[in-house]
Amino acid sequence: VEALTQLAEQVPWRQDVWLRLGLAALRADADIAHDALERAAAGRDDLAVARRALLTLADRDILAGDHARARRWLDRIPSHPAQPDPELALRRIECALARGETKRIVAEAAALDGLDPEASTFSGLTTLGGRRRLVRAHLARLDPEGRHGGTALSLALGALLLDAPGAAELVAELLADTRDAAAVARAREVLATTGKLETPRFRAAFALAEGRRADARDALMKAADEGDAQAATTLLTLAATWQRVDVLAAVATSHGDLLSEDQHLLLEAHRHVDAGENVAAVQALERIVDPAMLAWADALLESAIGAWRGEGEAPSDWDPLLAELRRAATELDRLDQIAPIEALAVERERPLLVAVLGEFNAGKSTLLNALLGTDVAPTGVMPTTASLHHVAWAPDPFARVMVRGGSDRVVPHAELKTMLTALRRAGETVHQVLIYAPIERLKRIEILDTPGFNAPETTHAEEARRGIERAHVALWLLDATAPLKDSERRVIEQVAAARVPIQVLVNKRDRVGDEGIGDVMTYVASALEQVGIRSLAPPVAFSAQQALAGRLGDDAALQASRWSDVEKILADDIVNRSDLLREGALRRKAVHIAASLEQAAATRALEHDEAARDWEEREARRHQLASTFRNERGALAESIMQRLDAPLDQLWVDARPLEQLTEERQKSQEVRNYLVDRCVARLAPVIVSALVEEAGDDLSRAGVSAVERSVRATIAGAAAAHRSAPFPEGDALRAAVSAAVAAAADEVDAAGTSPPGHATRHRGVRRRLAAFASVFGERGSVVDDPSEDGGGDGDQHDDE
Ligand SMILES: Nc1nc2c(ncn2[C@@H]2O[C@H](COP(=O)(O)OP(=O)(O)OP(=O)(O)O)[C@@H](O)[C@H]2O)c(=O)[nH]1
Ligand SMILES: [Mg+2]
Repeated sequence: VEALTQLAEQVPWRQDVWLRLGLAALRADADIAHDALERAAAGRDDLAVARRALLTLADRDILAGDHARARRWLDRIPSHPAQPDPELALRRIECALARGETKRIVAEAAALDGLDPEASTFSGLTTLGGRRRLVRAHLARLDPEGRHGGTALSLALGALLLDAPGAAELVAELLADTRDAAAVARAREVLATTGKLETPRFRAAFALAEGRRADARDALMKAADEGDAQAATTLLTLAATWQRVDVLAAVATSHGDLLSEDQHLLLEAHRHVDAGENVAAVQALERIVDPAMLAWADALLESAIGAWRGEGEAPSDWDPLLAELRRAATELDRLDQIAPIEALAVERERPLLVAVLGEFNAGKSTLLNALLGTDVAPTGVMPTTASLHHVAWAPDPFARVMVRGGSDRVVPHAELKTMLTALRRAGETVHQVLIYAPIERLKRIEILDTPGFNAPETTHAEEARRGIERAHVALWLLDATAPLKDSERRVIEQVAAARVPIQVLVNKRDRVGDEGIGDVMTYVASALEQVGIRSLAPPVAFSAQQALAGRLGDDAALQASRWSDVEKILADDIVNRSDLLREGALRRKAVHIAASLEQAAATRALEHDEAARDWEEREARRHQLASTFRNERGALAESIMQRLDAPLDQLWVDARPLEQLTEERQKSQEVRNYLVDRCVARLAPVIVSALVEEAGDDLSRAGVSAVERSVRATIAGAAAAHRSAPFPEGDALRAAVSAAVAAAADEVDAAGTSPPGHATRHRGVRRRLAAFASVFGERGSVVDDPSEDGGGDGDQHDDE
C-alpha cells in the first residue's frame, strides 16, 4: 500500500495505479482504499479500470448495507442492451433484492448466466459464484415454481459453502421455515462439514425446523447471555414472529445496543400497557415502521385502545377515546370532524335519543302527541311532517321553530300547527322544530319525530336519514293496514345495517280490529325474520289515535288503544336500558368517525407514496444524466466545439484593441483578467446551453444553475492557466470543454433534492384508527348481539 501510494502520487493520471492501490488498501484494510477507488473511477481514459473501481465501490456498499449508494456507483457504469454485463447485473439484482423489488430481479436474472463464477469478489477472498448462488436461492424462495437450479435451501447451502456474505442468514431462515425432514437432514450433513452446526444460530434453526420452539429459544437465550451477538440478532427476529415481549426484554438486557429503535419502542409500549399508561403506549406504538414489527405493534395498539372500551356492556372510558379521535382529526387536518367528536362528548351526558321512523301516514306524529298527551305536532293523511321534530324536557311547554335563513319562532304548543302552516304558505323552509315539555320521562329519553320515508318529496327521506344518523334507538312504526311493503323493508334493512337498534310497533290496531290483528302480527314477525331484523322487544299492536284521545280524557279509548303495552316497552326495554343503548350508539358513532378519518389517512399516505416515487424517479434520472455526461464526454465536447467557432471569432474581436498596448501592459494582470472575463462571457453560455439541451427535462432549475456555475468556473480556470496565447483554442479548448462537461456531471450528481417527508405520520394515524375501529367495530354494538361479548383481550397463551 505504501509503495503504491508513492507511485500514485508521482503519476496521478494513471487510473490503473489508483485501482491497484485501492484494491491493495482494501485487503490491508487501509483508510486510503475509498479515495483511491474514487480516483480510479473518476478517471476518463480507461473505462475498464473505471468500471472495475465502480464495481468494487458498489461491492463495499452492498456489504455494508448501503444499497442506495451502491446503486449510484453502478449507475455510472455504461451498459448496452446488446452487450449484457453479468457482473453489473449481479450487483443490480443484489441491490434490488435488498430493497424488495422483486419484479426487477426476475427481469434481470437471465443476465447472470454469463457470469464467471471464479471471478473474485472485491476483497479477493471469495468468488462471485457464491454470490450468484445466493441470488438464485433468493429467487427460488420468491418463486418456488421456477427453474433456478435447485431449491432455495440447497442453493443457499451452496452459497454458504462458497462463503457468500448473507448466506448463513438465509440458510437459517429457510431452515426455520421448512417442514421437509429430508431437506433438514441434508442441511445438517452439509453444515456439519463447515463446523457451523453447533453455532447457536443453526442450533436454533434446526430446533425450529423440528418444531422445538422452546429449545430454540433456550439455546439462543443462553448463547446471547454468554455474549453471542449473532444469537441475540436471531432472537430479535424470533421475538417479533412470536410476539414475545419476554424474549425481547431478555435481549435488551444482554445486548441493548442491538435493538433497533422500533424494538425499543415496542418494549417501551409494553411497559406502558402494563402500567395502564395507554396514551403513552399508543404514542410509542404509532411510531413503529419496521414491517417485521407491525403485526405485533398493531396487536398491542388494539389492546391499549381496547383497554378504554367498557368490558361487555359497561360504559367505555370516553375521555381518552375522544381525545384519540380529536388528535387524529387534527393531525389529518380534518377539522370538519372535530364538531361531530365534540358532539359525542356532549352526548354522553344527554338523555337517550329515540327516533320515530316509518313511512308517511303510519301515525308517527300521532304517536308523538300521545306520548306528550297534547295534540301539538301536525298530523294528516297526506305527507305531513317535513323536518325533524325534536322533543325534549324544559320546565315550561313551548316550541321553537328554526327557519332556514330566518330567525327562530317561539310559540306555545297550541300554536305550533298554525305557525308551521303559515311558514309553509310563505315559502319558508323549516330546518328543525324543537318541542319542549315539562314531562319527567323526557329527562331520560328525548324523541325525534321524522318525516315519512315513501313521501313523494325527496327531502323528506333525506331528513329522515339525518334522524337515523343522530338516533340512539329507532322506534319503527308500521301501519297495520299495510305493514312492511317491499319499499319499507328495504329502508328498515338499511337502518339495521347501520346497527341502530330497532323496536317495531304496529299502529292503527283499531283499523284491523281484534279479528284481523293476529294475522297481521304473524305476517310482521315472519317478514322481519326474512329480512333478518330483531326488534328489541317483540312488536306490539296499538292505536295511536285512540291513545291520544285517551290521554286527552277518553278512558274507554285509552283502554281500547293498548297504549299500556307501548308504555311498558318504553319503560322496560328503552328507558331502563338507556345507559346501555347510549353506550352502543356512542360506539357506533365513534367508529363511524374513525372510519372516515382512516379513509383520509389512507389517502394522505397514498399521496405521500406518489410524491416519494416521483422523487426517486427524478433522482434516478439525474444520476443517469450525470453518467451520460461522463461517459459521452468526448463526443459531447466534440459537438460543443463545433458551436464555438462564432464565439471564438468574437473573442478575437474582443482581443484586438489589446494589440495597441505595450508588451508589458499586455502581460499585466488587468489584461489577463479582462481576457478571462471575455472567455467566460463568450464561451460558457454556449457550452451551458448545449448541456441543458442534452439534459432535456432531466435537469431541475437548480440543476441548470449548478451546471452554469461549474462550466463558468472551469472555463475561467482554463483561460487563466493558458499562457501561450490570449485564450485557449484547438486542443487546449477541447480539453477545457471536456473538463467543463466533467465538472457539470459532478454538479448534476451533487444537485440532489431532499426526499419528501415520510408518510410515517399518516401511517401511524391510520394504524391507530384501524385499531380503534377493530376494537369497537366487530363487537362494538352491545345491543345487536349481547351474547357475543365473551372475555376481554385474547389470552396471552404460551406457545409451547
Ligand atoms: N285509524 C287510525 N288512524 C290513525 C292512527 N294513528 C294515526 N292515524 C291517522 O293517520 C294519519 C297519519 O298520521 P300522522 O301521525 O300524521 O302520520 P305520520 O307518520 O306522522 O305521517 P308523516 O308525517 O306524513 O310522515 C292521520 O290522519 C292520523 O289521524 C290510528 O291509530 N288509527
Ligand atoms: Mg308526521
